[in-house]
Amino acid sequence: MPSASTYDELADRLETRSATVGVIGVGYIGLPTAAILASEGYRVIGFDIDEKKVRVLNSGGCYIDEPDLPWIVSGVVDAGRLVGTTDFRKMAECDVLMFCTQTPLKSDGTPNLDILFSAVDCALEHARPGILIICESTVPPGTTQRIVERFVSTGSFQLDKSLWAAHCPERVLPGKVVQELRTNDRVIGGITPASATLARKLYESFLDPDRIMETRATVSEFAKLAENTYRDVNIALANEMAIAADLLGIDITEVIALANRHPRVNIHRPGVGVGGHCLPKDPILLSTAVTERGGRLDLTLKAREINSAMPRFAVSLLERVVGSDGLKDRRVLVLGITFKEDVDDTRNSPSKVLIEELRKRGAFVRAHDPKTDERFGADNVTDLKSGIDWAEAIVLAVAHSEYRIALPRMDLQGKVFLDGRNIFSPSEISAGVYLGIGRPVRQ
Ligand code: SAJ
Repeated sequence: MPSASTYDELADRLETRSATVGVIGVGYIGLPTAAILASEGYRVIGFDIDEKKVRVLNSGGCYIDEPDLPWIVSGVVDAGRLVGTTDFRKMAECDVLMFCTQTPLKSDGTPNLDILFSAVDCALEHARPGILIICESTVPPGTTQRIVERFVSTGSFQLDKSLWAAHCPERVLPGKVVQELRTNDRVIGGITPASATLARKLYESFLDPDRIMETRATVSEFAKLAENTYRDVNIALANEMAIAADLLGIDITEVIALANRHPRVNIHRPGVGVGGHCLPKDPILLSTAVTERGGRLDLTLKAREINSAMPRFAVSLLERVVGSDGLKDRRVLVLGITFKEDVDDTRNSPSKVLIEELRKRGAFVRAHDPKTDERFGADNVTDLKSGIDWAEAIVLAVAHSEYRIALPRMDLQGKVFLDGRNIFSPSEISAGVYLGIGRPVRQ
């Protein structure tokens, strides 16, 4: 067992950046975090079960499409400060273990913490006493405490003597991960005050100390869920307003622009749906935790329902203008497959439902996306112009920069164009029919 000075030694290693940090799960959050910590001088080991990822990482390559990340990764790998491995025995070398694994939903819609807890099981087997564990994954309140109990139940770890633990939720916007990692305020939820103090030392290596807020782990776990639930509910409100504007024959973009000039109003943007690994899932993590305690989050669940119905609403808009035979045998091009603009991530993308609904109605569906090869069952289009020449109707599902630049310059005469993100003013697009989400039809 470590001596009583373990806390001081660990604190010293964190301050002098001589600590070895293990990042478990080198994905969308783990890789940028590992790279930043390595660039700040720590020795970082990235653990993953995916051998291919580890191979690419160790060759200095970057498999995540984020501005600035490739050169940071190649620099720290070249310098020998970041190595990837599938060998979990190396956890014994780590002073800090950070869990950066996904917490998705199961197919029945309930939270799936299996990936996180199998990483915890690996750590239980290989980690040595005298460590700081940090959970960056988004989890139901109480999960970090459960992780700690597992460690303590082995008999080898004692809280505040040979084990410190904190929940420090990641808080970065895909597409701006590197920038936001260094500039966003961060919440550190300590299992004990000493745990929070140790975790702060690690985060202060790349963050201004004033940006770090300390609290208890259950509070930080809830705060993370509240952030994304707020955004999901706000977008649902925007979508509901768009449906209202559609019925009233008013342009929702004008309404929101005017309403948002009020100093305390910030309505988000309506669109063909809400995707990604966070907004469709985090409200469910929160709602499930409440249901388990006999409560119910009506507004949160209703917001999920409204946002999930948006791809079908978009299809109904098309159906309205294509005539009495509906979408059967119509040639529809879907632009954008990823869950949002300028990222390569397709998790929970609304385009999947959109394509399925179009195909159910008998349409011929082709899809284009400069960021991913996924097509969700639609036929692939690699050349934007030839895809547009082929199509009778075009649905802009994702506002990639390429589309923002190219579409206003293209000839869309005689075609139906559905601007699923309301990014263009109707006059910018040469289509025969312009549709938006909650905007009057322009013929
Ligand atoms: N969307 C809209 N309307 C909007 C904004 C977004 O329909 O006004 C759609 C997007 O197209 C996308 C989805 O919502 O399909 C989610 O996009 P997003 O940009 O809102 O969120 P994410 O998932 O990329 O990132 C969020 C962020 N959370 C908040 O801003 C509160 C990010 O800071 C978190 O770190 C991330 O979730 C996470 O990992 O939890």
